[in-house]
Amino acid sequence: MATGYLWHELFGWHDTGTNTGLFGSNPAAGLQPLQHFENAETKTRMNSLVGASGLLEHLVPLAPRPATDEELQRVHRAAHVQRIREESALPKGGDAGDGLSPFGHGGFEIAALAAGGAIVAAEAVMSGQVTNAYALIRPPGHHATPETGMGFCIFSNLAVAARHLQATGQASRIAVVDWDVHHGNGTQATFWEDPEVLTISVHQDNVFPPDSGALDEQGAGAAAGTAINVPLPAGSGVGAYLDVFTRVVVPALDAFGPEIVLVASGFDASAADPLARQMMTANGYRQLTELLMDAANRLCDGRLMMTHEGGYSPAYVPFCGLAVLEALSGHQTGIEDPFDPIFSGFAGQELQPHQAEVIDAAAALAQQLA
Ligand code: 6DK
Ligand code: ZN
Repeated sequence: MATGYLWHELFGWHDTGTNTGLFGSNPAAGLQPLQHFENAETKTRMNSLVGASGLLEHLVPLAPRPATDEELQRVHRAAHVQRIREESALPKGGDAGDGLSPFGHGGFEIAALAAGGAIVAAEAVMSGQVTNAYALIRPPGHHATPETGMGFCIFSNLAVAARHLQATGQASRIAVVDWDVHHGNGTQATFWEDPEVLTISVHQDNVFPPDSGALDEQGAGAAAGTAINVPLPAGSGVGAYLDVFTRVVVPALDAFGPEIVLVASGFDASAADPLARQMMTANGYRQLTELLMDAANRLCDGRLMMTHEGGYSPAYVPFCGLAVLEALSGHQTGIEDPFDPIFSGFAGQELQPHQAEVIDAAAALAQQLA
């Protein structure tokens, strides 16, 4: 039993800019500029904590390689890949597609390295080199659709890895669990008509993309029922998340029977996040990881691979990531979450009736898979 860990310095160099006019940076109005929310710091600090904690010595280092055009185009239109390549060659770079998602000169190479990192981590799990793996990659991927980037995402990293496993005969039945606080619309769109890929997104109701990720989005054609959405109300805490994983995610995985579980791991449902209003804690993410590991052990020899997505608190993301990596590797560092006494004590961490109503409806969808 070994855990793979993938990071590359270039992921810290993906440049989302300052003075972008986004998210309250408005120099024209005389406001002090801010970094874009999706800046390197949350991820570089998580990587630093993994090193400083000593956990790195208990992980198997994996090195990314760039995804090829052929690999990217298993998910994305050639025109999207080509546009990113061309804008990336410009002195000031470009935007992934929605004006919220700038990238700097050379951004194509970093985005291709992130998608290739997801491929490398997935292959390490399928080959048995490691039991599970965490790809700390950047830019994120789960909003990128076949046609375009959006929501800070350029290429759909996890989807590219899933398609790669299918195309190379390494796996055919794949389950995706997305716990980023935003809807995993890009992953869902990629597999909308593929009955071999189950996508489950647990997100805060109607945050981003706008009007996306409702309960009634369930997949089409032969894949009807293989997309599950759990749009939790704002204010949901650890109790709601544990209930979702116990009553929706794990039963759906059991019914579907995947050969590998892929997780889109954003830490923006944490109590410290500036872009959403949920109350997850590092220990909460640890428990979700343990539930997924139990299911993966039962269903597919423990095969589990996580790609990093969002999470915008540089203070807290590292502790959430460390807790997940401790669970994946079975090795405890003894480093305590300094925020746990505050966040765990918030009233409303327990499951609330209005949250249970949404989870009941999603649990009924998971039942229909069986
Ligand atoms: N909302 C992500 O964390 C990215 O999922 C989240 C992107 C949030 C953007 C917030 C925002 C708008 C904008 C315009 C109109 C309505 C709402 F992909 C990840 F990084 F993982 O600007
Ligand atoms: Zn997010």
